[in-house]
Amino acid sequence: MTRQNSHSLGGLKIICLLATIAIPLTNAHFVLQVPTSLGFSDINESQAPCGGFDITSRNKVTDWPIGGYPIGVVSTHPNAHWKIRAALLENTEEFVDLIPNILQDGLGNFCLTSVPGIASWVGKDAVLQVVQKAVDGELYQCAAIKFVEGATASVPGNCRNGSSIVASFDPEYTGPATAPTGGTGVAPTTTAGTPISTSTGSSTANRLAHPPMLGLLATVICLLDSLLGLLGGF
Ligand SMILES: [Cu+2]
Repeated sequence: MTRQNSHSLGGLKIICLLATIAIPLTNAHFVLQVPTSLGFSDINESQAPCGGFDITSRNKVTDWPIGGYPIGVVSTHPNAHWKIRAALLENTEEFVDLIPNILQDGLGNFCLTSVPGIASWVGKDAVLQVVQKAVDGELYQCAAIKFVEGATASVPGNCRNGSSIVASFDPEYTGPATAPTGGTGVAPTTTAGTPISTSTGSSTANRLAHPPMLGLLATVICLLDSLLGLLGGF
């Protein structure tokens, strides 16, 4: 009896440990890793245009070759709709799509290896805006950038795709941006230069799940466990 109790308690302890690890991660919504963002705030990420950060901040400016620069994010939402846009610092009211919107399934690391710049903006201060539309509504992250002449930049190691990531350009996109063709291009990729499968391989369960809910569920289980532990003491 005692042995069995301690055994099941061990299992719950693991769940509690996982919950503790999962909660800060799943609360993160999504984090822009490449290029360097203006900053990340979990609480303010839903605030346009830059998730609570000053759009005019120029602490770390990334030179963005017209040929393309990588965008890497970590997403804790199982599926999302992405907008990749830029605005001139002198006109931050007007964002321009760099590529058509993207539909993405799967959790974790997501990398666009080469998003082209705007040639007519070379040398001007600009701001990249990455918008994720998922279960929590629209979320925003920005980066200070400057478009420069040149071919596509190399892809850093932290811009990569998780094994479950599936992405494609939104077939219902009606905006001005066109999907680049040929070369390394911009097509969502699994590894540098390899176009990602456009098949919809993700399960329905995956689409419906929201990790913060799982984290919450685990927390409730932990609280119940503590409560039962106290009652069991009587
Ligand atoms: Cu979220």
